[in-house]
Amino acid sequence: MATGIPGYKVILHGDYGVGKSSIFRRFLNNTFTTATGRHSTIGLDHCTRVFKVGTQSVKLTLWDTGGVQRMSYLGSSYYRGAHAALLVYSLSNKDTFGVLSQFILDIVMNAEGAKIFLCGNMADAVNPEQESGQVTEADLEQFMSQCDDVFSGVYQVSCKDNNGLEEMFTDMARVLHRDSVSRLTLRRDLVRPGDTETANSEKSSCC
Ligand SMILES: Nc1nc2c(ncn2[C@@H]2O[C@H](COP(=O)(O)OP(=O)(O)OP(=O)(O)O)[C@@H](O)[C@H]2O)c(=O)[nH]1
Ligand SMILES: [Mg+2]
Repeated sequence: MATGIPGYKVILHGDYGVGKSSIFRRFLNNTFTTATGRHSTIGLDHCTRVFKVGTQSVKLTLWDTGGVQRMSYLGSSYYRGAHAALLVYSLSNKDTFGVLSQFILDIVMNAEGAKIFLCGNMADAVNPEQESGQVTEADLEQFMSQCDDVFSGVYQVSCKDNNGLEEMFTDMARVLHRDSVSRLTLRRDLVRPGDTETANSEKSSCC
């Protein structure tokens, strides 16, 4: 299916229980599983969907696995060939936000060149009355000021309410495709001087 369509591998990353598999299920078949039916992810799963970026079709393949496995024997295979990582934390659990820099380091070390997209999930569970334990706008602002250009996109979603997810996937497809097209154009431009060289060497061999 969909041969010839540019495709990008995106791996889910982030602390346990932040909703990585819930994002995966929204991506796969737009469903949501509540706490009672929830199991920590075991094994690897992936799914491909096609998005429209202007008139161009773009494939995103999303990969999900449980935290324990990701850190142990799966090793580099999960990361191999990843164009991007979707780094997830829970807006209602500050601890999952506090460990983001470890995950960024993990991505940078294992998935070289992968773009990082940041996703705050569980927006529905944030209680504006209560400040402690949740991720505030001030926390985010401070973190972003330290992170500079680390993230290619920053989103807030709710898997439960199905809020912001399709917009996030479409935006990731757009950014990944745009950057890959720019890289191709740059490569083509860089090849041009070589073309002259070829022309010159042809000329010299003929003289
Ligand atoms: N309220 C609320 N709960 C959510 C949301 N997304 C996920 N959950 C719940 O959070 C729990 C953990 O979700 P998972 O998707 O299993 O988390 P995970 O990151 O895949 O967890 P591991 O596989 O253990 O790393 C489940 O009980 C979900 O129902 C959300 O947007 N809002
Ligand atoms: Mg999971």
